[in-house]
Amino acid sequence: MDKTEQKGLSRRSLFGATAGSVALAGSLPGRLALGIGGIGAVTAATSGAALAAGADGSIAPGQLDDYYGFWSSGQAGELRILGIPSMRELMRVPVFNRCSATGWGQTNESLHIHQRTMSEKTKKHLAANGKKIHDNGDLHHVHMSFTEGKYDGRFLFMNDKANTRVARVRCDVMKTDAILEIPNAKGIHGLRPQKWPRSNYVFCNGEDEAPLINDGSTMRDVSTYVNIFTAVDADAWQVAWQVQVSGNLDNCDADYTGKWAFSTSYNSEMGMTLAEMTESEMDHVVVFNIEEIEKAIAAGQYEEINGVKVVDGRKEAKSQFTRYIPIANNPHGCNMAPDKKHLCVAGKLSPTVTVLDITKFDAIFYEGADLRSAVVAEPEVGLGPLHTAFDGRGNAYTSLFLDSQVVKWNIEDAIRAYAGEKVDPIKHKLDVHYQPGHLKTVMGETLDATNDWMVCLCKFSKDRFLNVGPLKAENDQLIDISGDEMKLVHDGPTFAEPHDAIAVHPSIMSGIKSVWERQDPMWAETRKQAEADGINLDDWCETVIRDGNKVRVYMSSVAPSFSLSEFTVQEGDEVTVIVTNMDEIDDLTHGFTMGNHGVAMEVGPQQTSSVTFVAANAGVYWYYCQWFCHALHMEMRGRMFVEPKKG
Ligand code: K7E
Ligand code: CUA
Ligand code: CA
Repeated sequence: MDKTEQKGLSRRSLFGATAGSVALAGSLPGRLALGIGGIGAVTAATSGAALAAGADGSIAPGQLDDYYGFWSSGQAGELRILGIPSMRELMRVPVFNRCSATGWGQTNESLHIHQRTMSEKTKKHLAANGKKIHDNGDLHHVHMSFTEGKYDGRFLFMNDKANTRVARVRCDVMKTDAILEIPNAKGIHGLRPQKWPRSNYVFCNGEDEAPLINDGSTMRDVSTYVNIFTAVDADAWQVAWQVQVSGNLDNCDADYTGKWAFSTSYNSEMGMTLAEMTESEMDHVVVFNIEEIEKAIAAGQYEEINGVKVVDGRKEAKSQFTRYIPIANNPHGCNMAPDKKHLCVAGKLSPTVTVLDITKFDAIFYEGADLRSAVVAEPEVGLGPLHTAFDGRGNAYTSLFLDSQVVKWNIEDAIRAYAGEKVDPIKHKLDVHYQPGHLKTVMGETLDATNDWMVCLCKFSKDRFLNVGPLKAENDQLIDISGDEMKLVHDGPTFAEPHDAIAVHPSIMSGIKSVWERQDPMWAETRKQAEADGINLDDWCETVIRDGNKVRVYMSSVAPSFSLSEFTVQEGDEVTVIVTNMDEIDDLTHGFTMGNHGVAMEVGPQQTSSVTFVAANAGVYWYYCQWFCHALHMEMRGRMFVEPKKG
């Protein structure tokens, strides 16, 4: 099966849009012979080849993958880009983590993005611990921005459960461009962009309960604990509004009309221990009425708490903002089907998936309505159902954590069975290895759901790979879903801990760049400082500016040298090094590492990056380019002289 043809795109046009220049390692002699400028013209030798992936998902050397895969990384805090179906890891994008290679979390540009929305309270926490930013995160869910129910290639959005943040990654350069600390909520877990009419909001679930005024005065009084659902304005990157809810919030999704958002809750009990959290027979899924919430916000019917507009959607408030549909105890996944109609809530402790018809949601907002009247199916699928993915043929695929299986079932058949017809909705069960969490079909969370591949993110790999010690890889498995039966085709070891992934067709990623634009907002602050110093960053720079005990060192780079081969500062100076990479060629990234100072950063083609450190001890220190850029890359270095303090 040619997977690109069904999208109405030829393999050829695909390559035309995405083929990059040849990899650096293989091109070095050529680069030397041609001079650097010649290399950009050489494109991958694969252009025009009409090869699809092998039946086992393999991609031949030099061939491009059929899809981009965007992977979360859990407690590693970064975003990863994999090729599907080869499962080759293509890139890592630091988001909430500190990155040694790129300087993310250390460059002034990244610190600015980290600190822009940081609360005073967080600044105090950090300062008390000798830090400027959190250097960890727990990134579970990554989703792309939508326009009319389809991915639009603008942004990727993701959560940080560890430090209650959300982040946005720009799809043109694949860099984090905004981080937001969410006030009032605790532990952002489920995250989903609005699907219709476009992603005006990113919906964020607060998982952990705490007093709204969390100052220690009522911390042992659970009756003062609340949970918060947040809508982030995806363009302005600030909180639009919040809803106070009953019970905690786990996973969420949004529908294809823009009217509803939904969140599962595993702790409607408001329990503080495992026993308490699993006590009830039923928990619930919360249905949020976006229109009603927006109306109240516009009419000023909200409370302002910590600078955010909050409405009360708790059960006891009996508002029109929310409804709580009872679901068997401790549900988890919450997935809207591409049929625009059915929401699938995975049972976790219950062996069922509850199917809700969202066209029946208006009715449950009438007083006295039967809240379960929107349930149209509840197939028994197996033990430990966690998440559900969809194809374009009306089938659902649910991960079974305890059974270590994926179950394929048909939504319409499940509805008929629930109505009493004699039909088995279960179509196939496949063993996976082992204990799967999320699973995703290609674009299955959009109206473009395809029928070719599914990735299943298994939490354990046990015996599947060579033993690497007590800490084992996880196992992201590739499954062919094109036939009646699912077929396991590939094992993909991954490091901690991808929770979720999406797959995106390259045609959606046509805005991706290979070279930065000089006026990029990423270094706007740095540009402002340069202007104040009388420096034009677009020109060749080799200037050292002293401003009290602050020293700003402006330099340019062109392979294989920095414009400054030395500069001098005084012991105790606060030194800022600003490097602009003047090279304009694909894949020609330089770096700047200051020896023995714990300082390193990436400087991509046409990018400006800056980093600030204190030169604490007198002596000579070499700086060098840490990104292999040229045959004379080793020679791309210089000296910082730190003069002893006088007197
Ligand atoms: Cu791991 Cu999406 Cu955080 Cu389920 S969640 S597995
Ligand atoms: Cu520049 Cu290595
Ligand atoms: Ca529960």
